[in-house]
Amino acid sequence: MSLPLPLLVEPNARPTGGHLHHRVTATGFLAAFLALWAGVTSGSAAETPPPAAYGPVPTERQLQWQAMEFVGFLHFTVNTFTDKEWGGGDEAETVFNPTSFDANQIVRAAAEGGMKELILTCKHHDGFCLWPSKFTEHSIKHSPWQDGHGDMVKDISEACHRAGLKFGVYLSPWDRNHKDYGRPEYITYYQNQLRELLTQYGPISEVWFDGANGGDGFYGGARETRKIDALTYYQWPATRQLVRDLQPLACMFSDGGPDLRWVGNERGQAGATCWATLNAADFAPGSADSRRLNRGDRPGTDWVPAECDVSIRPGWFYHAAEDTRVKTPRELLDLYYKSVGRGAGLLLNLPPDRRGLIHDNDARSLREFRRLVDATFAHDLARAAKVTASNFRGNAARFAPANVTDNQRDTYWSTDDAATAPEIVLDLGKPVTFNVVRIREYLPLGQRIEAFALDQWQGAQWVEFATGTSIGNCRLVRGEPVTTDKVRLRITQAPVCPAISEIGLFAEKEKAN
Ligand code: FUL
Ligand code: CA
Repeated sequence: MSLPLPLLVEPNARPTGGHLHHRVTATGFLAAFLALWAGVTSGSAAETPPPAAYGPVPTERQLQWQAMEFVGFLHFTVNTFTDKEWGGGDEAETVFNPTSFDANQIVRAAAEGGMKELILTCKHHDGFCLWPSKFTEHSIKHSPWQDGHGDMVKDISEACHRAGLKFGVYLSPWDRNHKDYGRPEYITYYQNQLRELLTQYGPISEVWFDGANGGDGFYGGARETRKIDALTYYQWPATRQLVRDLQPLACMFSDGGPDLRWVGNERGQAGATCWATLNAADFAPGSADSRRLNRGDRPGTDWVPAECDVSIRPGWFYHAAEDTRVKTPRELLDLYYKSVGRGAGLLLNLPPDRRGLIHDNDARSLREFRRLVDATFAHDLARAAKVTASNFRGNAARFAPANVTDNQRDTYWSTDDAATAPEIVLDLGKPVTFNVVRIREYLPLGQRIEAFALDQWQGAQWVEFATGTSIGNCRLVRGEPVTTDKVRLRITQAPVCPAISEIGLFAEKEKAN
């Protein structure tokens, strides 16, 4: 490499010392200038490679899931009609009889709430199937609904796809109806059912493996307690392979992954520190260490982000007695900040009622929640900021500070490898009032930042107004209003240089009720 070029690859070694200057010839200088200019405008990828990924990184299917952020659950089965949370497995198929089921109404309620996907309990622990499975008689084909000719999995999946939502399936491993539950034959049955769901209903974006198992059940009339070893009984490696083979883009959820992990509670809250990484080999469905799942493992061996499942009501299934206990828009908003805002995904349950519709109380609360989210995030107060940083990688445009305000997830600011504690300043040009800061890391390079601080410029000095840990897909720092014309983000702890794709400033204008 000729003399001037190191200027491009090592911006830290700026020729401030006289002797480097003296050795640069006029033509060398011109060449350097042109190369620098080309580098800044084109990104000079050849001269300045991106940073090496740190630790585990997301797969394509996980990146697609992370982009959704907010998805929905539909818990619907015989329990809706028996007023239970866990059906015993001995319910008559005839109890399942929604009077005015409308898949479009259900999907519309979800879409209006901003959900990007719906996951249907195709079979809950009671074993009753919402589709006419060839492998059991315990299904809607013996229910009065549509004279036994209906297929709710078909109706919901088609309504989702029509409305541009993705569709996922929940198939309970624990089955309190099936006579073979606890024996090897049941695993064949389970896989046969999964094959039906993965081949008959178009693209499946998520497969939800519930770890719950209470032991006792109907089990074909045996009415006994059957304990299984959650680690070995279900033959997870073979079942997972089936999903990979039939729906390669589907993310599999279970307590420990492989693609998405349980967040360790059913309150919808990720840890204040929440890594997308996990030592996944330590976990199997049903063997959860909920405190570890809540925050993840750092640095972790696998990329397994947390999905926060929570119901809009106290129960997972519809109970008329809970019509007045629907979470308020403010409560939903708080959950959003504690899940999506901590790098996780929010999976909110909307239980269809006995009519087969989303109750108006639920739909209304969800709609108002969405209005509040949109009112805040529609206007990014940092969009026009002038952005500078203490360092940017190779002085190349593709790593420039301004990449954090271009509203593109796939462009990012990064620094030279040695600059692991850099700072970036958003100059807003005039005083701006905000109370939410949104930071996103560029996920294909892994979760890189461990801790950060935010400062506001006050007259003659910087004043810190927030600190935080773990960023990942999305970190929402929400606090009291700050009015300033300059905001600074400092990376205070990181094993490698950062890769930050977005920084935004937002104002919550109204108080939700
Ligand atoms: C739990 C189940 O036992 C609940 O009924 C519900 O399906 C929830 C999402 O997972 O483990
Ligand atoms: Ca960007």
